[in-house]
Amino acid sequence: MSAENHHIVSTFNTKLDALKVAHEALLTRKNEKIEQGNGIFDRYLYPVLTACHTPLFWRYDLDEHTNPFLMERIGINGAFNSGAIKWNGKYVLLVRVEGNDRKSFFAVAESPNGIDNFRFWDYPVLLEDTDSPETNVYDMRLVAHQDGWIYGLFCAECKDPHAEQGDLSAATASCGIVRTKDLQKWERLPNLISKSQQRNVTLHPEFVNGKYALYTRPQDGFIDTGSGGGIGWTLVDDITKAEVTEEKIINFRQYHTIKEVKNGEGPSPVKTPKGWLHLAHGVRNCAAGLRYVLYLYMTDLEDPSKLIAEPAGHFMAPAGAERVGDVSNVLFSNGWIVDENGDVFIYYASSDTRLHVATSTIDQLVDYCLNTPADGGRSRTSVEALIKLIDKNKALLH
Ligand code: M1P
Repeated sequence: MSAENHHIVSTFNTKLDALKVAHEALLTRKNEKIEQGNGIFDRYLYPVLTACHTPLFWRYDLDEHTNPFLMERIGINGAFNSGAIKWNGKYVLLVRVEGNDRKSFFAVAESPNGIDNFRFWDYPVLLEDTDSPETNVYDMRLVAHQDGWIYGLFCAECKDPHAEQGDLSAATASCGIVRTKDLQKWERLPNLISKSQQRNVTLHPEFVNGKYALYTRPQDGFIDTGSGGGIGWTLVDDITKAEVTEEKIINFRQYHTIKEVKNGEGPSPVKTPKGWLHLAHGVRNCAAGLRYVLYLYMTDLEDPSKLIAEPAGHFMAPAGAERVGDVSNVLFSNGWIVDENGDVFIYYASSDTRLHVATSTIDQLVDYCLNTPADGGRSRTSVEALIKLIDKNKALLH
């Protein structure tokens, strides 16, 4: 080996060793609860997953002969909006990973405790194609259904064939469906047939009147809600030929609220003794652009399409460093895990860039839903709710 080649190889090995040490330190970093929460949930100091958590062997060609400069060959741009499930005692996330090429794909990461030490499995998920292959896939909701399968419902997006010439942004969005028994082999089912665009679709975990029940989000386009009034509900006989025939709105968009422009169901709802607990996102527009926040609502145990409680405003909004990223001012969640003791792990992404965890309990979240004043629709009704609380507290203080 020439002196020059020897220098390159030793530099390569030194750089690679440093990369490995830094990567392992990131993956094994202990997460810390941020104290002084609001009594509803707790945030954590570090994101649970970022682009830098993806394996080095996804990003680098580790052969010094073909990659003497140890360059990243395939850049990863973000790791965010993830489905979630407790699986074989592990906290398992089905993560939306986005490459520098702006294509999203799915990859599994798991942790022993749900708050740190997440590690990606070696290979990302290679989805089967349908008859009309999509360009991009994202935001999979994972749900263990009563029928014994684990379903994954995600957004499958294509260039809009009816877009005006020169418009290279308009897309059509459908709900893709896969199912698995082991999170390794994924059976692709036909996409949900629907007259409108569908993002943010998820499956109710139980049969309703012997049918599969889907939470939908009918819209005409990404911004153009058209006839779509909010989060929809539809019943389907056969999930292998799913079609939206009748759809009703169960959670409406509303003027001058956090969900004025659009909203969407997050993960599938959780059954509690007092009703189904739902996590959703709401979007409003302002001078700074679209602002995405998370909110909670509850529906009836017997009829999951019937709203029984909805606290006013957001449950979580972008805070601090969460406010900045690829698509700033966004919190989004499509995954949560409930432990047998009632502990809840909410996996939420900030600004379409990284993934965080917040923890709470079923008791806290149900209390929040049932005892927080609802939105009265006007400044005056908000002040009335405030005065009611002040009066109550003043009586206690004197
Ligand atoms: O960029 C913010 C979010 O935008 C979309 O959500 P919605 O369809 O409700 O507007 C999704 O593409 C989501 O992935 C993204 O986080």
